[in-house]
Amino acid sequence: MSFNSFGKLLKVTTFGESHGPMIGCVIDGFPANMEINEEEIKIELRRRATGKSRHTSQRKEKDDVKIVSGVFEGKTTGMPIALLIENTDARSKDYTDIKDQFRPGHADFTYWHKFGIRDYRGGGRSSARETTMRVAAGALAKKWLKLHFGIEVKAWLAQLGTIKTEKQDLNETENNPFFCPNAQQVTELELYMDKLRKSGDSVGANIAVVATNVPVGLGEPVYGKLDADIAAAMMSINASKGVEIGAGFESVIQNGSYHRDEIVDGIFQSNHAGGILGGISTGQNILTNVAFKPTSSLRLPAQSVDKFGNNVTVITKGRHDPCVGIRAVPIVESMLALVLMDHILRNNALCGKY
Ligand code: EPS
Repeated sequence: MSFNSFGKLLKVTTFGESHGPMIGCVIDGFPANMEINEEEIKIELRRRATGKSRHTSQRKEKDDVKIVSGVFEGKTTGMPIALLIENTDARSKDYTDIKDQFRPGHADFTYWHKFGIRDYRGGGRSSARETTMRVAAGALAKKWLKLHFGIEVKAWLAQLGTIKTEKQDLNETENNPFFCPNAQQVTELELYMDKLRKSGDSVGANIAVVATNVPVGLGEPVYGKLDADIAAAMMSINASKGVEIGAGFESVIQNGSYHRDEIVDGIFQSNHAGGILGGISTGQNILTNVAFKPTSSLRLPAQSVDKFGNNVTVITKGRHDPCVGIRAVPIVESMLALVLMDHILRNNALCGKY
């Protein structure tokens, strides 16, 4: 009942709080005999890490992941893979003043009302710190997808606040702190973020992701649709507020004669469906966008209540991301990779196709 796991045949369970001693995950159902080492996982973790630039949280976590189960002589064994990361730079005193208060726009309110207890230090379990383990698990899924199917999953910053980025070169995303696919727009993003940070405010972002070389046939009608599982996975990421598959909400203004992806000589002429029809992959690229809300932890004073029902003015200290969507890029990739791998294993179970 506690829902800290996701996936059916590839099941990932995460645990740990932002300011607890450590965070971790268990990946169950991962096939045997894939080579993997801690350094490969760390490469992905570094992409998501805090403290890499002035545009993200300045908390400096080592993210020194340890594989403690399920890997023997450098290969997965088919047993549960357990990964652990110590928290090394939590600064819990930042939260003392607001331990009884609810930050507007934050899970503080709902956690307290649901459970009657909450780890207020850094948001506890509701912290984006939890997403570290999704990226760790995603590193294994990405490698497996690439090895067995040549599937690659790549995300980028499609929009930050009012700035839309142009998808010029997806390799460029690793060369700047925003995962921006266009080198020409980086200065504009820097100026925008510097101004925003100084003002003490935050902003949202739209993260796009594509999976290439996806085989036809992933996804089960009618309650196991691939797009439904992708949407659920993306909506489980902290601060996500919307998911689009393919044309998404643009579909509202499109005519059917345009939206339908015609097929000529076995080749789709467009991809408004985002690579999924009837909840099943078409073999085209899977295209998804995820909207992230602006970070709710701000040093700007805001009106709220405390757990005793008193009106309070909340001021949040700490080292927060002015745009939490930026670091969501590797998280979105990981969630898509984990869903695709789960669905490949499910397709094998249902149709004997691997
Ligand atoms: C977070 C607040 C900040 C971020 C943290 C997510 O933590 P703190 O207030 O404890 O300094 O640094 O992100 C991470 C530690 C991470 O690894 O992503 C929040 O409120 O969600």
